[in-house]
Amino acid sequence: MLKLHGFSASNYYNVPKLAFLEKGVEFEEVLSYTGVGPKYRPEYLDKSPLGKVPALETPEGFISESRAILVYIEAAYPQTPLLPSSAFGQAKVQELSQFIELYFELAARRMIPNLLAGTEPNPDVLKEFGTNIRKAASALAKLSSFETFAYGDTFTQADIAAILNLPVVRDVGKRFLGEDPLATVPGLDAYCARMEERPHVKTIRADAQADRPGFMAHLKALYGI
Ligand SMILES: N[C@@H](CCC(=O)N[C@@H](CS)C(=O)NCC(=O)O)C(=O)O
Repeated sequence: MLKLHGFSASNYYNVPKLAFLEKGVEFEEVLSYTGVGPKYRPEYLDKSPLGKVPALETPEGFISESRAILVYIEAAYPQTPLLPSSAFGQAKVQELSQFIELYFELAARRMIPNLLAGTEPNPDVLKEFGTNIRKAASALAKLSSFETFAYGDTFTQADIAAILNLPVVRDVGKRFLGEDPLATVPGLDAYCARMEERPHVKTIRADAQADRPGFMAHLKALYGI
């Protein structure tokens, strides 16, 4: 059986995990926290070259990078497709997913150590975050109207990107900018509420919550956070 290495408090780990759940593909979860290298489990670098999660163990070998893992899952298990059938639709789903990852998730990620440690970010980093996130937020409506799904009329990889990342960005914005940077994106509130009602999204949230103490204990042991 396919083995997914990582931990449920990680939004990137949850990308392939939600894809497996939505497609009804069986997989095994192998708990593995990050922070590898000389300090912690150097052998994990053979599974994921930068020691990041997730990593998928297949009969042919390991795949790292959540986007590449999604490519594998979709090709190997075409049932319940998470991509539209047209070439244009597939590209638009990738466009939206990549937009969310690059301009929202990676921007907010710079603030995650502060969020976890309860510290204040560097003011220059915070200013840059505010500028970038507001720019991306005002452009988001060009890629999705968030009617029913993020793209098209079925659940796709774009919904995985949206529901696993945008709520975190909103939380980071509220905490450090004192505002929800996505508050004015048309349709987004209702969309997020609909997605949170999906049974597999509920599983992802519950598992993330359950993993939180383990993840925090790991961070404390490794980094003293
Ligand atoms: N581009 C990677 C990002 C994965 C990633 O950053 N995962 C985080 C956990 S959410 C991680 O492993 N961080 C540890 C590190 O960067 O050393 C992907 O899409 O899989």
